[in-house]
Amino acid sequence: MKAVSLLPACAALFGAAIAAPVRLNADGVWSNVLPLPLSPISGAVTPTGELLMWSGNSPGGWLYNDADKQNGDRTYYSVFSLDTFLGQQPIQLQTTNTVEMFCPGTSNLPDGTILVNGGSSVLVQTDSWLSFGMSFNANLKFPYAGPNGEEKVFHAGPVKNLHDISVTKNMYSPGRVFKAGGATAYGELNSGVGMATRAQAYTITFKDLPTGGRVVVKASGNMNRARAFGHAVVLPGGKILLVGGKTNLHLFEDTNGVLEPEIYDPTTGTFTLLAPMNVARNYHSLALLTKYGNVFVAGGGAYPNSCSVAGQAPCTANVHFNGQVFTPPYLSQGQVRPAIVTVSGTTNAQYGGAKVLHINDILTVKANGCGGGGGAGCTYELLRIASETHSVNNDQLRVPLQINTRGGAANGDTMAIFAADKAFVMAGYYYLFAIAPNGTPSVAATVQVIR
Ligand SMILES: [Cu+2]
Repeated sequence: MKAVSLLPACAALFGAAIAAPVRLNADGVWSNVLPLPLSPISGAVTPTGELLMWSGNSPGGWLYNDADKQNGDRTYYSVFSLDTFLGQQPIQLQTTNTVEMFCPGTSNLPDGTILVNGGSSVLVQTDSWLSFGMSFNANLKFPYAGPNGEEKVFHAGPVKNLHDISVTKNMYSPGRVFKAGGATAYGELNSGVGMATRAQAYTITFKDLPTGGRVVVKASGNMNRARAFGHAVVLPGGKILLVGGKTNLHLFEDTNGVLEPEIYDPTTGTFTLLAPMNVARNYHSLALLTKYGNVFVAGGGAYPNSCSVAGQAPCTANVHFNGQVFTPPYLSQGQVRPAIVTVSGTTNAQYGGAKVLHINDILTVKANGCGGGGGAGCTYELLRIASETHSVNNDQLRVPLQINTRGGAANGDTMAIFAADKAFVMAGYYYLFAIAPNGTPSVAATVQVIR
């Protein structure tokens, strides 16, 4: 049921213009469950901060019978802003008749294009889809630069063995990977037999890389809820939101879904349960950080030959043509956000508003409202704009910036990427957040890092 009267409250929570939310909750706040024209199986944030979502050759997922595909391969998708979604403005359902992109591996490339290498392989440019041949890939890989500047990839799952390849889940800080939960295998489809899932979390630290060091894997406590098919989203400030998944792994079902997200604090190693969402988000769901510092959580379901239209046969309640937005505790208690006023540097012409930052450059940022929590000024972080399918997000990376000088709102603070972190900082588009001393983030500006 939609509580339309609450929408202005939601807009207040998520929009930049209105400062204070109406509903307050120390455990975070969920928006209403709002409709989407498709059940998003994959999603990506574009360099302009819009949300690109797609399913397969049906808005509900995947038709595999040749008779159903008589119109040829295609993919259903939508591009929309978070404001459009929360304001329930029309979101257009679009199709591309090139190929089908159901269940792909997806990466955000340095030039802002989004690489989809899946069942049918495609390179996405902002509003066009181009054929681009690559094979399916759903591993967790983290690129970094080797000692001579060569491009290397560290492979962190889903298998147990770790690999260092030359060529859950996220790099929450340069050289530090966090992974949590999972199961030994998928549960059987339609058999009623599920697989037990795990609560264990690990941190993986690159020690002395890229100069020929090693990788240190450390157990990092247990989540409050065992879960697989969940999502790990790195937040500005460095905490990690764990959302969705289920305690007993079984494809295409909501049964045993974990509705409570939890937040992991790497500084204390603790997990804290947060306000429950309204819809289970399991296999084929997604969760992405938005430029507002909140998290868009959507989809789930999409079994073989599932529905084309929400609510119509053979749709089931387990195919979710909707999403919900979570506002973490750092914004859900009436905090006043800092605001980035200007960012120095040249503006990328292709994606207006993005400032170009060479890996060795100094950035000057003027921000207001940095006094929250007492006079120390804001800290600043880059969080890489990312994409996700099957809970796999190769692009998440948080890069705290080193403050060089403090000029405050009038003259700006100057900052740079820490020298020790540069090997891990992939080229591409990043959110730039100013974070008040009390942990409240600004709305992000966009920065394109060039190596
Ligand atoms: Cu899939």
